[in-house]
Amino acid sequence: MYRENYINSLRAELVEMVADHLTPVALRYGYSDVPLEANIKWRPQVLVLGNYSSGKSTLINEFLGADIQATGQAPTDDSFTIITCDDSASAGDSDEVRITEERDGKFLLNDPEYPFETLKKHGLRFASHFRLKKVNSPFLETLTLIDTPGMLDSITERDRGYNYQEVIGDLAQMADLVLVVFDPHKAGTVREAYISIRETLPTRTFEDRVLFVLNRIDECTSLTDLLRVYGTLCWNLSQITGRKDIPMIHLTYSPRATAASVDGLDGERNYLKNLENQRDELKKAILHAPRHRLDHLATFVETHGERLAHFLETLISYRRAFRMFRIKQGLIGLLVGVLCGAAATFAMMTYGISSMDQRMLLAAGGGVGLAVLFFWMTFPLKFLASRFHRNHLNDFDKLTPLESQTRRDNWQAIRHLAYAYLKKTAGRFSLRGVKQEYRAVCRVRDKGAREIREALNELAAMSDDEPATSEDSGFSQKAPQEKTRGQVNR
Ligand SMILES: Nc1nc2c(ncn2[C@@H]2O[C@H](COP(=O)(O)OP(=O)(O)O)[C@@H](O)[C@H]2O)c(=O)[nH]1
Ligand SMILES: [Mg+2]
Repeated sequence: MYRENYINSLRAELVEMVADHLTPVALRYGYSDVPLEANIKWRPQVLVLGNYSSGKSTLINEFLGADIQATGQAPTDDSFTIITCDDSASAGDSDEVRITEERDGKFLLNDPEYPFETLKKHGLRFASHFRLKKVNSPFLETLTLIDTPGMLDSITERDRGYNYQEVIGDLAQMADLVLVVFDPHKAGTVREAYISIRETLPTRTFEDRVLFVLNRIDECTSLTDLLRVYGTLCWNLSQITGRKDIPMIHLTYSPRATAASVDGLDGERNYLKNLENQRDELKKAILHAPRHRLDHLATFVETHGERLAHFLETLISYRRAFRMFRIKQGLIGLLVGVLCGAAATFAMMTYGISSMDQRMLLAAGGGVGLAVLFFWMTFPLKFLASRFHRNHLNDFDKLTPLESQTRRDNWQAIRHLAYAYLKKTAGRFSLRGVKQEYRAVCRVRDKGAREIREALNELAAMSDDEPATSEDSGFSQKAPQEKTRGQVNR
């Protein structure tokens, strides 16, 4: 409990930091359309993916302890359902687990209380396949489940009316844990599952946030059959991921859907008894999701902090190069002015205006020099400045050193933004303002992520009942418990 409070308070600190320092920059430069903290301020999320009829919804019902999601052999439910707990007091009125409130996609995508505004871009068809169910199950106290339409072989993305893999990618990015569920009949052979595992998930989440589940194992006719299915799944996964090591696969089934209870199983299938504990293991792993949250947040702050810093650094480096260019051109103008002035004086002396006294001659020469300098600073310099701007846009990658893979990855993510901003402003913006923003972003990136990782180490050493003090984290002046009091997971 102390641990949960501690995690919540750290999270609140971080959300505040992001809201105060990263979000204003992200919104101003078009890095994000919605406040960055929208993704992290809500409760931890567990995304459940998998083939159609692999038993995702049944498994979710099993965990919740009631038939909340519709289930069936055919592709029954083609919606993304956010299943979360009801914070309102009335939800606790009855012990029976039930849906206390339902909302449609339009509501969910437009309410800033939820972190799903970014999904609006997937269009109306998606909105009509997106919904929220509030359920008063104790399982949802610390996390939210997201049930998804089953992955299919036959339907192309266009038929769905929205880009399924993109939606999965966005949800996976927010999720603290992704469950990929298979069943013995189609162990790892479904096309959309294949694409998700091979292309979508690796770029949008981290390996340690993905759990593979072989569900419906009660349908294997014998232990040998199960081993064959397991082997097939392992082989398919290694083909998909290109990895030699086999990830951990949880073996489970839902007694809710099983015809025979474990006690009544015939001799061929009594191996299931030995696998009973696997479901609890899986449940434990899911309930651990909130603990990945801090890690997730540290990565979130680091990634966005690094990208925004890289973006601002590019603007600064452009302006520095421009300043050098201006100084150089100013000096050239001065030199040309002096030369022209000297040449004019010399010409006046040589060609007849000898009646002028020396002072007048020098003044006239100086006047010519100044006129040339003034002229230089207007038209030619403007022309050269726009050429400088054009050249830098054409050779854009030279503006920033890309010595490491991380910098190259970050550059990939923000290059188009920096380009668009420089083009739009024609390079005219306040260098001072950008420098201030850069310093603030760097502070959050370094301080936020470092301190949260330190707190994580302390958490790892802390037993569940041990109180955490504010000095423990060094993260805040406010004591975590004090801050947590009025605070819900949101
Ligand atoms: N025997 C057995 N049937 C299951 C199990 N899990 C789900 N089912 C059945 O498989 C069908 C599809 O389940 P559902 O949860 O709707 O799959 P989803 O499409 O992945 O959500 C339903 O008819 C369930 O009753 C299981 O563990 N064992
Ligand atoms: Mg389902």
